[in-house]
Amino acid sequence: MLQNMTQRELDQFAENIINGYKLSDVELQELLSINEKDELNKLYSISRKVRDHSFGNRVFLYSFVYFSTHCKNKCKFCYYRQSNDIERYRLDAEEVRSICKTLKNENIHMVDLTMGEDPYFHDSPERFVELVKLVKEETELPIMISPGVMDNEILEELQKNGANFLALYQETHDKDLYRKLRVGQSFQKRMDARSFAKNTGYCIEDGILTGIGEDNDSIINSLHGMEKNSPDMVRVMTFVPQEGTPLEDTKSHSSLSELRIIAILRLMFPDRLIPASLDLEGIDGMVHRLNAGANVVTSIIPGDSSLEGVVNYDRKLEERDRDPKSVILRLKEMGMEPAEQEDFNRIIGASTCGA
Ligand code: SAM
Ligand code: MD0
Ligand code: SF4
Repeated sequence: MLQNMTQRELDQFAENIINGYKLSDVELQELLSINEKDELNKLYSISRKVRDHSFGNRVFLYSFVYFSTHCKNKCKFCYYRQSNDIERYRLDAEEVRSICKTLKNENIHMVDLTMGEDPYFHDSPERFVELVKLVKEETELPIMISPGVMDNEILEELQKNGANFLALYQETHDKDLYRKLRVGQSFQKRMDARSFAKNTGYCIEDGILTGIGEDNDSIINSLHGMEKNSPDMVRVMTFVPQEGTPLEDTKSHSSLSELRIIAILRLMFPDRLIPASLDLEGIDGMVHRLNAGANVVTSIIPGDSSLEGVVNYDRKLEERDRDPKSVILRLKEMGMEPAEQEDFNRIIGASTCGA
């Protein structure tokens, strides 16, 4: 559909999106079927234009703190699933405090506190509340929590103590596929937790996986599924087969589908946060994702850190380069730069950061 469009028509397409045009399912199908390089580049250029309209060349940066890799669940795709025989850690308060101190002077807009569904915290959620409180006191930054599904009362308590954003990815809005992936976990509970959080004033992030057995109809279903809760942030990540998991031997996919979906997400959610995760392909991968229309860099980890990622492309590499300085350097080479903290606070509605 973009193939024969002139530059004027492409510009007009972007304008229409900016002015509120909603893509039809037929158009979504066509966009999802684009494979040809020139046409993909046209798609990315429209999506960048739409992004730039809301965000200019300014990018938001999230620091990733995977503070416990213990988990009671058995998600088929995940390295940290309960039965995987791997080394795990759980940081104590002082270790978290020391990470916060290193974060302070970096150009970070939000701290993402992520864990597996670790019974140590899930059975005694006041421990997690304490951790959130500590991170808020130390950093005075907005806090994203990615703890899995927690009860409504706990979400409220966490919010009172400084949590601003809940990341809870459905992975797919196709219930059959969900059942196969998030084995033994309720589809509805996950949906409800996100929607409760949204209604109590959290910002929320939903996300899907690609390369995990979905077809274009299933992707469209998921895209509309994500629309329903009016998420503040939407993500897509390429499924990367993990050692020791049931999907270990699945064929791995390139990032093409992810990049195409990032661009489509930008057209469906023009003014929302869309991440370029460093967790999949590091800084080079970040560049492609930003060029496809993302406007947030996630999974930033201090240079000297031994924290894990989720996909963790650099698990076996000796050197990691997903620290704030390397990210900012590369952003500048791309003609982009970190946004102001006030811009981020305005977007997430946290006018008094630290309060
Ligand atoms: N335990 C919490 C949960 O599951 O909601 C928090 C962790 S959550 C942020 C981990 C996310 O990483 C999953 O929701 C999934 O989208 C993504 N992920 C996990 N394993 C992956 C893999 N092998 N490939 C791609 N994405 C993966
Ligand atoms: C990322 N490793 O952005 C993180 C993670 C959790 N909120 C996010 C999947 O790639
Ligand atoms: Fe646990 Fe989250 Fe991994 Fe599922 S995705 S196994 S809940 S850490």
